[in-house]
Amino acid sequence: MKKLKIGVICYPSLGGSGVVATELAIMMANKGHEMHFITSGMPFRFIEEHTNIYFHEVTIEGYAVFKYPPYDIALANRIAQVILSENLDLLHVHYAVPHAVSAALGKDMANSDIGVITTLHGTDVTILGHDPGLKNTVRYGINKSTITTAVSESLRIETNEIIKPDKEVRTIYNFIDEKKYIPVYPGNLKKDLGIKPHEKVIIHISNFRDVKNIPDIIHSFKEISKLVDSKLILVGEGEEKEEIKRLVMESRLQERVLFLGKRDDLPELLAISDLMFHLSKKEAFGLVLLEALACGVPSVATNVGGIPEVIEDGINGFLVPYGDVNTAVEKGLLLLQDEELHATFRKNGFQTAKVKFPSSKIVEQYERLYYEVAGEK
Ligand code: GMT
Repeated sequence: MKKLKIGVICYPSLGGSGVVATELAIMMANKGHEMHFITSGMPFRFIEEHTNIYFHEVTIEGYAVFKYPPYDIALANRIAQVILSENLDLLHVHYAVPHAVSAALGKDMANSDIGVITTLHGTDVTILGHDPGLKNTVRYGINKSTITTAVSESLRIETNEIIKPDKEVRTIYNFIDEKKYIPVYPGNLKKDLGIKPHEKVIIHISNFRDVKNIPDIIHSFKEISKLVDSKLILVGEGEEKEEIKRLVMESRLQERVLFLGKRDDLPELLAISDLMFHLSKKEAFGLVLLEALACGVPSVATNVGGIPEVIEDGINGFLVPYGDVNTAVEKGLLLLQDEELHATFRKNGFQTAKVKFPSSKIVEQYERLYYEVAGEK
């Protein structure tokens, strides 16, 4: 079958959508397809030189008349250029706003009938979809796409309810690189971070947005640390970080809560962790929960969005209602204090990652979609 030339549009910054877009591109490139990133920056640190991966930078001049430089239009312009210069077969855009809209415009500028796949990752629907100023834009982006996918069943259903697009939305789950996310030997990491050998480690990984509800993690940890010798490690950067630091100080937990910033060694950090806490208000999938399962770390997570499709309550983790700190504490203590239960959840977690989210199956689903949209059989 003919190998395809695919334009990829994503946010190249920290976040699960960028990770999924990048991993998918690498796996497609390994299958012989040509992947052309059209973005404002090189996506992620871990794209090494690959003969089938290309990068087309979107640049924009800051003219005095622009209060806000029109990035979305510059992106559309670059998409049009690349469709023509590279003779692309299709576009795969991550996020309806603004990327699907820029893709529709770029396609029009190039006078092309190229197919567009839009993958919804969550916040474009669950947050922007509620904003009257953007709801029509989300719907427009989806309706202009040839095919739209959502990263969980919950997001697919919510998209239909909130956005009411004209077209069907299909679910394709997220996946991870199983070669990277395995139980690894962490060397001296625990000691280097100043954590004593007997201390339990709770981990949270996110981009520190309000939606991640980190204050509830701090409140839960405060109670847990009264009963179990433990440390909380917070991995990531984001707008809420200073606020969280203040809360940690107020709670007199500064000796027990470590802010590690952005890190590349997630498998090692997961290897020293006993439990993940993820108490988001909204979450379309929760890629870090899958990364944790694959590394043998059970989670206490909120029963919202797509999380119950990753974390099975009482099987590979515990689900708690959003805002219910008491239950989060109770379930966290159970997993930290009952070694047998922890071992069972760990084993079940490996199984979930392997059986429900195997990259080979999920990449195949995308590849079939690529051929469908490119009009190849
Ligand atoms: O959660 C974020 O703030 C980042 C955002 C992103 O762009 O990566 O995450 C969304 O996409 C991820 C990959 O599909 C999902 O795992 C996250 O659940 C989703 N975030 C939300 O729905 C809040």
